[in-house]
This record gives sequence, C-alpha cells and structure tokens, in this order.
Amino acid sequence: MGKIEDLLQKKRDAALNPEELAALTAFLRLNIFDVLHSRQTGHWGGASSALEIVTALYFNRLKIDPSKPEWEDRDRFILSKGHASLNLYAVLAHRGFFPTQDLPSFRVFGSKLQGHPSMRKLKGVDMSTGALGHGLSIGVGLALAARIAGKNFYTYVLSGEGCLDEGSTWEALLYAAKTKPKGLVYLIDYNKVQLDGTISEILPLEPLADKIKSFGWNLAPKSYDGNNTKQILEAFDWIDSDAVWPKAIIFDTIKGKGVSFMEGKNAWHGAPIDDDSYAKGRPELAADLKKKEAAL
Ligand SMILES: Cc1ncc(C[n+]2csc(CCOP(=O)(O)OP(=O)(O)O)c2C)c(N)n1
Repeated sequence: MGKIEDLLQKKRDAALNPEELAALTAFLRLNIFDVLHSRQTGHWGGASSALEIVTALYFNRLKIDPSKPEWEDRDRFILSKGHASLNLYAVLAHRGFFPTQDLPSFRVFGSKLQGHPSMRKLKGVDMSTGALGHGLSIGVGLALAARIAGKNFYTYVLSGEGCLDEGSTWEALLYAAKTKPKGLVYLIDYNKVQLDGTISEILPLEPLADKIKSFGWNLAPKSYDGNNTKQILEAFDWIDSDAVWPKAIIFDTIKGKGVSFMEGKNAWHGAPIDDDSYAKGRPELAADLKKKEAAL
C-alpha cells in the first residue's frame, strides 16, 4: 500500500493536518492528471486550481458520513464551477463515497461520473451543476431551508470567476445579505484565468473584495493562498471566529497548478492532455508528491 492510502486508512474520518492535506492533494492531482490524459477529455486548469480547497473541506472541515450520503444533518458542498468535476470525484472517491477504481469511467457515456456533476447519478454530489452561476442561489436556498427545518448544517459553495460573470450570482449575493442565513460560506477560487482569456480580457471583476463587502457580506479580512493548505485551514478558522453571516472567502489560486508550463494558461482550461504534454508534465507532479510524502 502507498503512503497516502496508508494515511487515509489510518486517519479515516479524522481531520488531516496541513502537511497531510498537502501530500494528499499532490496525490489527487497526479490521479486527476492521469485520468484526464487517459480519457482525453475534461478540465485540468480549474480542477487543479481548486484542489487544495476541496480536499481541505472534505478531509478537515465538512461534517459528513460517506456511508450515509443522504444524512439530513450533513454539511452541504456545491461545486458551482461544475466543469471542474474530476476534482470533486477524486476527493469523494478517496473520502470513501465510491470506489476509487471507478475514477477511470470519468465521462464515459452513461457513467455516474458525468462531465458535470449530477446528483441523480452519484450519491455524495449535493447539487448538479455545470451551467455557471447557479451554485450560490441554490446554496442560499439550502441555508435558508436549514433555518426553517431547525438544522445546523453548513452550506459551502465554491465558484470561479465564470459564476461571478453571471447576474444570478449577484442576485444571490443580494438575497443572502437580506436574509443572512447562518452557515452559508461562499468560497471563491480566484485564479483570474477563464476559458479563453484572463479576467481582464473577459470581464474584469476588480475590486472584487470591495464588491462582495459592499453587497453586505462578511468577507474574510484578507485573501488566502488557496494552493496552500496551511492558509486554507487559517481561513477555516476565520469562519469560526464570529457569528456574522453570510460569509465569503477569496482564495488566490493558480489555474493548472502543479504543471509549470500549464500554469496560468487559459489554453489548458479544458484542452485534452496530449501525450507529449503528459510525458512532460507528469514527472513534475510525481516529484511534488514524493517531496510532500517525505515531509509526512
Ligand atoms: C452559463 C454558462 N455559460 C458558459 C459556460 C461554458 N464555460 C464553462 S467553464 C467556462 C469558463 C469559466 O471560467 P472560470 O470560472 O474562471 O473557470 P475556472 O478557471 O475556475 O475553471 C465557461 C465559459 C457554462 N458552463 N455555463
């Protein structure tokens, strides 16, 4: 058994520390790269940029039970940037929601691992997503439903810039500021690169922090490095530091993180990973995993 499988076996259901999360993320990143190459389809850039965040949520933060994916009191997670689906699938599989051996069926016709997550196909997916800009509205609804039902679960929504280009997200920001649902946390994977250009080329969002605050949200006092597991756990601590809702956190991230020549390049948003790029990129990810495993 490899070092990471060993770690997961030993620490099942216990919160992982920053070094363990960093090693696990390196392992999952390699896993995702392999599947994307073998399937010749899917989205590397945005799956990789948000990987530390989603890994830290599922292996440190969320109140969940993989054996009871429909448990009513579980925390909810909505991947509003549904195109990054393989990120969520890799995390769910290694967290015990379904067998890791199923990951290579990603985007096979009829598979439960659809190109965009489907809650009807895969237990553990709290909301079907893919059309950008829906996640936060649904998250507000879930958080308000918790209030009505007298439940204490939290609802986390993760989006990229594409969702922030949609008017529905700003409507949701307005409505959440009015209704102030407890437990609603909006996480922004701010890699600043989209499908065919940077945000300044597509639709500038700056000053993003001022915008979110002026919409009436409790925004974290600083942006965190979303590819640094220590900083992500710091951000999670901030969530617990006061009772002012709703809350938002901006994470600065790197699109295509982990493969130097793919980082920050919109060309690697959703292009199939060709054999040459795979051969060139994989050793970088393998070396990073080795380094992070050695630090355990
Ligand atoms: C409503 C809608 N319009 C267009 C698309 C096609 N699309 C998929 S990803 C994407 C770009 C998203 O950019 P960003 O959120 O920055 O992606 P990330 O870097 O986080 O992966 C677009 C336009 C879509 N999925 N939904």
